[in-house]
Amino acid sequence: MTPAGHQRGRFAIAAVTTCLVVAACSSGNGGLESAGNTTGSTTPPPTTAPATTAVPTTTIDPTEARTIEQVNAYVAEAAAFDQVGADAQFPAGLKFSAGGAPGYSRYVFRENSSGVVPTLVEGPLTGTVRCQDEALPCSYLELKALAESGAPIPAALEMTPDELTELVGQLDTLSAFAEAHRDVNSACAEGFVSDQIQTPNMGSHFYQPQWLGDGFDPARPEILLYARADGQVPDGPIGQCVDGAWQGEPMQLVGTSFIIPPAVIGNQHPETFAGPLDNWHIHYNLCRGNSQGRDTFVPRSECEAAGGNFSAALGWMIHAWVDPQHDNQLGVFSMWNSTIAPVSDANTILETREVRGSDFPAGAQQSLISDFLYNGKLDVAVGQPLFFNNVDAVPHTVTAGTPRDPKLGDFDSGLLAPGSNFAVTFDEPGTYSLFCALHTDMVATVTVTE
Ligand SMILES: [Cu+2]
Repeated sequence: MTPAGHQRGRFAIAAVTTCLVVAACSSGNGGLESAGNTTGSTTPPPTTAPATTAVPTTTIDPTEARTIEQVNAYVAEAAAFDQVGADAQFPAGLKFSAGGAPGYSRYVFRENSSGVVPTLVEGPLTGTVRCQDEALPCSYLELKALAESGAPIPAALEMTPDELTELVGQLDTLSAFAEAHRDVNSACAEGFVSDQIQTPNMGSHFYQPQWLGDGFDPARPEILLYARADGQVPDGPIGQCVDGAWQGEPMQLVGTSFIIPPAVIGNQHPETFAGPLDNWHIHYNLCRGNSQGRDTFVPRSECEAAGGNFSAALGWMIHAWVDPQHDNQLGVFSMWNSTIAPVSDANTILETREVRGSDFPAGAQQSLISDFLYNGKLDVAVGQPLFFNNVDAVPHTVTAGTPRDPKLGDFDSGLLAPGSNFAVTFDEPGTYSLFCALHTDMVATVTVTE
């Protein structure tokens, strides 16, 4: 890194802290005051989770749940966090701006008509090994080949040989289950219920209602994933199981998922698959099954008015891509699978998944601060805002200069709490160094062109 090598003349930087979402304004100047002085904060953590108690309070018998309405209602009841559980997923006193990327950042906050709400939390507070690098052996078949070869495990996977062996055994068990259900009719015959929604790069979830709430077993995933066999992404409901047989367009198996209510597995990140790669997630403020057959993130009243099923908090969930015909280069536990329609290059999915708020000016560039990295392209034009979203579980800063040569007078976000944004605009071309004052191995260089 050559921080000063290409700088032209003296700095001329306009630093702008942004905080334009009224309900979620995180800081007027220099970051989140409460992050440095949490005792001063009285803001409750953000959640709209209802006060439910535990799975047994459900009013729906899973053995009788045969329609998607029944299954959705049961899943929502069974998986809704109680207030304490929901709060545990967010740092105290959190105020946030829209931002994040599902599948790539710990937090995702979205803007709807009620303001900015949390919609996704992924992975443990301590960070996760996402293994979404095509150059690493992150897919099911690659992990299996690695285990069988006995070759050294790349350090980035942070796994011992024993963990890898155990994980591959679990995935083999799961893959055998998937193989036995390649025909969608076999899933229908065994009582799986289609949610009738096909999510791009993911597929449609078919739930086994009788297995909801019985704990983790790689031989019994609660969810099978199918997608249209013709490769189309349907715009609307896809069909359903009727009397144990599929009625709809031909479907192909694409993967498996798990959903385990916190009442069964606890509010903390589940310890289930061996090793650190399993990145479980929780949905918040999710509206499923509306008349358009799409997931949306509208408030409960709007969701129910549109005929959808609203979940205040829905988790824990994880995908496991164990179908060899859809081996996932983004990783066996990734949110997305680029081999499922619309088929794309694995590395382009992130760009389509980034969440931006109304406070993002047209043409603004976004960098997600995730897993202790400044991610994304840090290339902007003169005058083009560069937004930093902190979607990690801990505060960071965006500070000009380097740890050895800080230039706080040029720009400094101050403490940037999880969910907060910071924007900077550069007035002159050149390369500009920045770093995190809290984690001095976090450094990056912004390239500014005319
Ligand atoms: Cu940091």
